[in-house]
Amino acid sequence: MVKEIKPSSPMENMGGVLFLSRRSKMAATMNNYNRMSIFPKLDLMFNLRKIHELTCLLTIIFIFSCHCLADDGYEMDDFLKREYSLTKPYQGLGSYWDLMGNAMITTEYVRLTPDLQSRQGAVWSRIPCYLRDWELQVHFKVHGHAKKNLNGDGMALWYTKERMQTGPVFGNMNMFTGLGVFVDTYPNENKNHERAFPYVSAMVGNGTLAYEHDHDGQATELGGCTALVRNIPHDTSLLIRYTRNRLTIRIDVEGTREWQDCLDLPGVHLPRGYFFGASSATGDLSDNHDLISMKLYQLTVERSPEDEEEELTIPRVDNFEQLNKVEVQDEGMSGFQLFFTIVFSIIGIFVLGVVMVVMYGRWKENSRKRFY
Ligand SMILES: [Ca+2]
Repeated sequence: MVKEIKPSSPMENMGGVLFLSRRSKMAATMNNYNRMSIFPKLDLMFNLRKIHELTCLLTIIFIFSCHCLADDGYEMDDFLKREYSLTKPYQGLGSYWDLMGNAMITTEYVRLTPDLQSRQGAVWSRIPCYLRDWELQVHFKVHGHAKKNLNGDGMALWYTKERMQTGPVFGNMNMFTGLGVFVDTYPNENKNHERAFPYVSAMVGNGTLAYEHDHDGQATELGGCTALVRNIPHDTSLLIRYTRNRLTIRIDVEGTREWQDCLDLPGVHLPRGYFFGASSATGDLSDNHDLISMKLYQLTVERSPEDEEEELTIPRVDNFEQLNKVEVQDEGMSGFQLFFTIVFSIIGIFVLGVVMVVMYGRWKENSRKRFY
């Protein structure tokens, strides 16, 4: 059975008392007004002022009923955007989404790849998203017949400039422009025993930055967490929130119906007008990668003038170099570099030897001439 996770509403956990007390105060004020209206001896001017004030009061009550102020300073409309969402039974999917590769739809899920080798599949939103602040909730299932660490490769969620491309990054192109969130189920980097897989990580690409599949994208990741999502009996979900240039990823993989923090990073700058998508790929190892739903909520955020910035054209992350703990440059010479260094050294020594022999020959000849 599919669990419906409610939109992550920070206001669910806070403000209830404040909200109720405000409402009860307003209700009491309204009662006072009602009691006053019983008295018949009030002149018309007073009544008009009273009606005006009552209208203001009702407006305030209406606003408080619609919006709840969240603890981290933004209001959330809980406003599901249907054109960017993918929900069962996927009727009318063709209006808003395109399938590609081996992806297929049933009434229960969109299967990005089946549990078979060398498959790629994806689903892409057809309409670019111009929302400034949003939250994407993804309900998915990764399962297969293989034993642990003999399965792969995982799936990715996208908010990118490009769409409907194929390539080596979980079925999508490399050098992408925008955000990629990866649910990597296979550890390609054998040297690394620090992290347990499956591993969730995020990357912001600028069109030239490459995701290194053989190293599980560690050199370019913004952060992440272990998420044991595979072959488990309960539901698994992932939340990506982007608001006021802050990227937050939370997961619910333990069946507790509570979001666990995975990544929280300020200074992430993503242009508007990109496309949402999900993709997956299998290689020698495989799994079923099933997307059950993607729900996009618009977030309403209070912005100060400092938050307003010029329209971006290239995605970027503040202090990106400092985020990367993996020193790609310090790996020493590769075999290729070593080979050429030795070859050029030998040629250099040979040329030097020839020059010295020639010079010695001339010197010897000159000194012989001097004797005669
Ligand atoms: Ca991997």
